[in-house]
Amino acid sequence: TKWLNSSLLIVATMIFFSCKISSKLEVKPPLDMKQQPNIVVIYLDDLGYGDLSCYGATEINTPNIDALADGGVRFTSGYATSATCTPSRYALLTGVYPWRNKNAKILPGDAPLLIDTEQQTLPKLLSKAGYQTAIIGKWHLGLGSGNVNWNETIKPSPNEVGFDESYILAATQDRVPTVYIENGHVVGLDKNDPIEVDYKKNFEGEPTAISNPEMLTMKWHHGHNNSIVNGIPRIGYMKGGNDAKWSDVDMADHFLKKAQDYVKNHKRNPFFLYYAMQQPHVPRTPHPRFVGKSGMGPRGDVILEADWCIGEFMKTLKEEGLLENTLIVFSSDNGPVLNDGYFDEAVEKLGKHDPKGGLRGGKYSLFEAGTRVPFITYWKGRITPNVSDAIVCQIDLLASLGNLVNRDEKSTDSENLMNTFLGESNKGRDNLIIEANSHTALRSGDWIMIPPYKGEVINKNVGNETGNSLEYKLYNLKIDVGQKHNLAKENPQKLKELMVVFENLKQ
Ligand code: NG6
Ligand code: CA
Repeated sequence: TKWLNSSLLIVATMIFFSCKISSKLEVKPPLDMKQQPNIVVIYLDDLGYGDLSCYGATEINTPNIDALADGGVRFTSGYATSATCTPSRYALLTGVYPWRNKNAKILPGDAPLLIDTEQQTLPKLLSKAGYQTAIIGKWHLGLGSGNVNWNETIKPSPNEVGFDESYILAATQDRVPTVYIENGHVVGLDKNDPIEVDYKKNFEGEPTAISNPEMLTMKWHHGHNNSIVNGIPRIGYMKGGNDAKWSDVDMADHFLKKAQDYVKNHKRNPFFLYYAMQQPHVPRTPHPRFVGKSGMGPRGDVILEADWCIGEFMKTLKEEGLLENTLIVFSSDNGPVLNDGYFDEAVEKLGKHDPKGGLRGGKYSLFEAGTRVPFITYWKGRITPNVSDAIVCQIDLLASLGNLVNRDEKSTDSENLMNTFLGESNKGRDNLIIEANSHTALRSGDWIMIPPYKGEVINKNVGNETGNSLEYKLYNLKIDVGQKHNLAKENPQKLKELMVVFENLKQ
């Protein structure tokens, strides 16, 4: 015991002195349960790097998101893993690169759950650290285990992969079923009017965009010519569930209210809220009070609507006294697209606005605009406002937030960048693999290397460059962020170096 006593004394002295040193350096003490901040991930759908005034847009004004950027860290090299929704969301929630899962592609509305219920997820991890967890908004990671019966409890759902509560749209706003699902139950379903969904064939006698074009209030450009809901033709066929169908123009207000209520009802203990907004994905259906407000047609109008929602949501955090105890992460699941299948004047009314913000490509593209997206962290009173050029990715939230709540997570793909997210370090990733249409490329330091891929060079319906070509491409993003000069031939050494790094990382 003598030995024990003296070692205790030594330890106590060390703690005493290290506390003194830390207070001098103003290192924050480790968080205990009471200090665990609420965590809110606000995730937009198809918002481009150049779509916000805080990212340089001059033709559109997004004051509420700008306020997050002005008071937080605005990342200039913040990435989604992928140039489409499902794989990006998979990486965000699991911390695993989506190209490791061959099914991580844009999913139809009746696809089975993509995340294994045994897999580690961000909400599970936070749940173990004592958090209450919820998703409100777009899911698009599949539901059930094949052949979902929409009229019974839908399982597995977000509730089986770590969310205590879920209030979701199953896939996308343009895919059936066009209903909200709360904790595995279709909201407002009349048992006498059961829902049926089919992605291959129509239900006899049900109107489609082809059979009944006179019913349409929005015209389809490519795809999107199956069932009609609220005058909008969708992807996939649906029958029944009339009372349960959502109102498109009220969707933003609806999710906002749910998010606000969630905060109000869960404020006593730490919560994790994944607020997955549907804008500016197609069909773009602004509430009438935003119609015409951007001068850019519905795509601009719904960006203004989303910005307004975020302002209202922030007001709620403030009113509830939670602003100084809440970390907000703001980002988008992939880059911008104008014509994604409907005639909605996104191209015609664009004017001088550049949703890509000077980058090349867009949604579906391996070029930068596919995956480099707005990325902001905000925590009032904790984060010192800053602009960071560190390479960060949504896949890193798992390890980073794990670290924040004192649950260090061993992960192959997710890196702990918590200090960088808090603006206390400018050290980002050395390497990142990005993905579009199951093709991958390597960002490494200032460089990006895109291997040769067969396939269309331009997504012809949409008009975005895919990044496919028969040659290796190598760009130095520091001097050529617009990816105009392929240096693969000029700099074979660098190319070789990156090819080796890439092969090793893809093991
Ligand atoms: C595409 C759709 C597009 C959009 C996208 C998913 C067609 C022709 N195009 O297949 O409109 O829904 O899938 O977007 O159907 S994402 O942001 O959810 O990945
Ligand atoms: Ca998307």
